[in-house]
Amino acid sequence: MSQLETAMAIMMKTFDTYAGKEGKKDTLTKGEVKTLLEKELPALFKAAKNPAEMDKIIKDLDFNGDAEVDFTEFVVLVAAMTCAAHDRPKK
Ligand SMILES: [Ca+2]
Repeated sequence: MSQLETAMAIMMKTFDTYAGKEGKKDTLTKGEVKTLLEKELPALFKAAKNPAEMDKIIKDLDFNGDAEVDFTEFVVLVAAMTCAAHDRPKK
């Protein structure tokens, strides 16, 4: 596999690993989102100083308003964070 294909496979595997912990297997519950952010996106997790802020991040992620984060919604988050990192001025 190419590097990009590997990166895509890792994204799919990461989502599936956390989504399979509780509730529906193909969506992330609020608890699963929290665990995923804490383990996989610690910088974003630390940026949320209190539970209310974390709730807002999760609410913003849930575009279709079904109280779960599906794979599309997860990919949008990763893409947004990738863009933010890419746009950051190089040292
Ligand atoms: Ca959703």
